[in-house]
Amino acid sequence: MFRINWLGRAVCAALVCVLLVSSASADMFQWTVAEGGNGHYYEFVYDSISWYAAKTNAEGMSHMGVSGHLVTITSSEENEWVWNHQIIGGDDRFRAAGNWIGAYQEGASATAKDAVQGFAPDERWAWVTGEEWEFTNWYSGYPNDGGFYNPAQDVDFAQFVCPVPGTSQWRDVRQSGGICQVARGYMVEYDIPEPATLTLLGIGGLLALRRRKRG
Ligand SMILES: [Ca+2]
Ligand SMILES: [Ca+2]
Repeated sequence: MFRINWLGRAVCAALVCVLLVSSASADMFQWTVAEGGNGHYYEFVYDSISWYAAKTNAEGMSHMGVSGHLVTITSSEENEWVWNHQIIGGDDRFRAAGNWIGAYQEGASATAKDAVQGFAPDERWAWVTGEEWEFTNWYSGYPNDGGFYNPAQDVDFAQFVCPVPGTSQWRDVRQSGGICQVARGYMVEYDIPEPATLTLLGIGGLLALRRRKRG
């Protein structure tokens, strides 16, 4: 049986496995550092489910050993990149479907209707990862807690605006229910470091191991 020593395993973990796994994935897009991105991977899922269900599904998915999460959009560049990669099998007709993003109002609940009551529609927004809430891209008039038509206090989740086609801006909606309020899909983001970073981590690990072996 083929065996690799600790050095081989470490190198594999740092480089070879990355290449093997990434080449086997379909509809997986990397926003590379070379093109000005963060090196993360993104995967669009077409599934008409609630925000909470999408969040749970995303966190149950993994790529290259890293768990996913509903996409966090922290710059206009990432917003456009994500918008343009809502693609399955080369088909980009999923863009205007009102897809979920990983934004919610802190205190929101899957069951309690008035969970965020008492706060303005634009207060207490957060990303599922805890990344800083700084960049926003609300569609004109949003967030509005449902506005005139639906003054419900459970309008605490964000999606790409729907049904306005071709708009990469966001609006706040309920986690489920209502025409166009349930998204038709969601983007999963995997915070995987660039291979260059992995290489450095791998080298650091090798040096640490070597020091420990000698010590
Ligand atoms: Ca992100
Ligand atoms: Ca709200």
